[in-house]
Amino acid sequence: MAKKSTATSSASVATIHDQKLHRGEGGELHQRAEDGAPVLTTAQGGPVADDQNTLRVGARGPALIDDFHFREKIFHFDHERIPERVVHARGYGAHGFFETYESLAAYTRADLFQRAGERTPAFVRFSTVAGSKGSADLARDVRGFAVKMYTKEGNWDLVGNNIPVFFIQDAIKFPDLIHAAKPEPDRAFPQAQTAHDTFWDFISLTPESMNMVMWIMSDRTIPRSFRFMEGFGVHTFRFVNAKDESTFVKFHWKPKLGLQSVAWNEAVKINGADPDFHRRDLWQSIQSGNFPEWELQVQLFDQAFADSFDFDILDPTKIIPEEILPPHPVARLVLDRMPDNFFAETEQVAFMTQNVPPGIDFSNDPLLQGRNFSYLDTQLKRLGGPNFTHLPINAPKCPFHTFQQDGHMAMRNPVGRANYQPNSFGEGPRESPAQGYRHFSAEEQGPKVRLRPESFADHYSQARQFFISQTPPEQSHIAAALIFELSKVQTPTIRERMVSHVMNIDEALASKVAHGLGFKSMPKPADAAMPTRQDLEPSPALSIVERGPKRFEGRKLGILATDGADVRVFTAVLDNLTKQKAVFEVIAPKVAGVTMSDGSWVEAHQMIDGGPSVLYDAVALIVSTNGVADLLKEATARDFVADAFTHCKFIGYVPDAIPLLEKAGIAGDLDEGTIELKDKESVAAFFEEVGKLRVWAREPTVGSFGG
Ligand code: HDE
Repeated sequence: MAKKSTATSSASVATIHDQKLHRGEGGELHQRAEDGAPVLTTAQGGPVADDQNTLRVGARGPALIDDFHFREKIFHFDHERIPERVVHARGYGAHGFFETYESLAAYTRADLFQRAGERTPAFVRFSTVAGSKGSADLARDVRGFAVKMYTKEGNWDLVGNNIPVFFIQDAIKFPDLIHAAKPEPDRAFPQAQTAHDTFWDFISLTPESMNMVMWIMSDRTIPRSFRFMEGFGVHTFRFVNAKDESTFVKFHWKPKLGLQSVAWNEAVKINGADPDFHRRDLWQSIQSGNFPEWELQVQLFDQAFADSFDFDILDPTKIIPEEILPPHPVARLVLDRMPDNFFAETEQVAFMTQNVPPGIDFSNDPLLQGRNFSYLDTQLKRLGGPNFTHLPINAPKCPFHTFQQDGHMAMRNPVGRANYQPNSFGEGPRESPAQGYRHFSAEEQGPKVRLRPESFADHYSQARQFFISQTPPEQSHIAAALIFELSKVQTPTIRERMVSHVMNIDEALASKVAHGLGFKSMPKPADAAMPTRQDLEPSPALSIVERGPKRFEGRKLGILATDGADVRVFTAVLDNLTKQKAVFEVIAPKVAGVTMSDGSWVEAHQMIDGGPSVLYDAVALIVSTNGVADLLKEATARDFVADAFTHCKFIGYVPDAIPLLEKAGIAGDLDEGTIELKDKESVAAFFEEVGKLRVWAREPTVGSFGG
């Protein structure tokens, strides 16, 4: 028996049936539904009558091949995915501008550096390296910091990382490094983690990675936000001026709000509570008008400095300490607009190290040279054809004229008859020796060899320098991170080999790690091509804590509130937050909100389960006697306080919150970071302190929270 068809789509179909057709100004047919919304069409522009049901023989019969709308819709959906980036798959981008402080004409003829105040549109994509597109933001990983500047002389892509050194010295090792770091091929795990055998196997067999190992085991790989991390061009580049004189240059991005990282114990919890923590942070800050800003600083040096420096300036596993060669601020980068569409912009943006305008050139860094070769290939694969430069996010914003034509998805071809040059039709663009890109004519001569320079052979001295430049809590995090990562390595010889390298870096660190891993005896130090230098001075610029903000600006306070909470304290807290240009979220037993002591209503942002304290830089407990009695029954309320304390955060609390401090087991351990909030003065005192972000002195008393 035939069943009656259901009228699931009657409302929408009726609306579309009633549509009116209008002729637009240009004479084209504009179709509008009653409610003013544009009419749904196929990709061919044909209006669609029913988007709820496929075309069938009878209500319960087979589907018909006539249904071109269904066919097109599903076909397009089936092809929505493009290959994810082989590295840096998970990323998040934003638009902004780059503004030059002063003319750098003495060093470079690049147009964007000629005039003070010159603004150049920019797009930035931040990323993790190892994880897939859907991995969590707080993986322990290097962060990509790729900047595309749409200059008047073509795009300049500064494709950097948040760490100024790299694992390897030669691009030919890159596939090995990445294979080793990615999920193991037979089992396809672990995702977005270096804590596994193959990674540490490769690393422990690659002594040149030791400086980078110190950096990745530090809190640099678990940044609090993209907004609070540095960026580095890594390689030595060249500036070239109008007289064709070259100056070596290293590029550094310095966040205006200072550096900040989370703790490893926080990172693992953040990944569960909000895997999009970094994305959300950037989104929220830009959408609320708090535009993140970095300063571009450059280290400039000549050949004489390069010759006299302790290490080879072409070696990408080395830095030039800022204390030896201070960087100069030359410009700022402000991110002030989110993309309209993630895929069209952030996913399809194609960065290429070889995109440089006249006046910026390459050094012979073998990693940079290899990258210049790689990035074009990868875009072809990922974006499917040579015309990826036609996509708006990749196209230059200055006029451009080529004789390139055709190919997949050609959006524009040269016009006219002559698509070549020279031609005698007087058509098309011509090269310009005066304005065009001139490569710096460095003298190069030598035999064809596969040889690593001896000047690249010191693998441990700068690793040691990095370690001794850290504050005690940061050093202990490096030790804890090494212990954690190596504890996930199942092959004991790999663990031992790794510790044998650490012995060449710092013996005390090595024995701490060996102890943490339960070694019965210390391994022999790894064979080193060169002995570790003990004379390199610590560089305070390498410490995150030393580069901390000392203020709460741009940070987020988590306010745990209940019905009956003291409105005077709450208002004073909000006043101080506004003064400090910081933000907050209210966390309450119910997400709707709370009734304050004066009967006023405050909306909550999170219920307790959804807003653990790991999501905030500091917390305030503004609760009432009745409210706290209810909170004592919530395990998450106890964790909120206990975690904030363990993570060395500042905790402001009203006297009524004391039972909750007791429940969290910290009432007997209150210190200078736990501050009572009673009135305006005590709230102000809390905000005097909170800019320090962490009470590091507490860490030894709560026990290590991991590196
Ligand atoms: Fe990359 N890298 N890389 N890399 N890299 C890519 O290009 C490569 C290296 C960096 O947000 C790929 O478009 C080689 C150093 C960032 O879209 C690929 C070598 C640094 C991004 C590629 C390196 C980076 C990439 C993959 C060794 C820091 C993301 C997708 C010689 C200075 C850009 C893509 C974005 C992306 C190759 C080493 C930074 C395969 C061969 C060193 C930030 O072309």
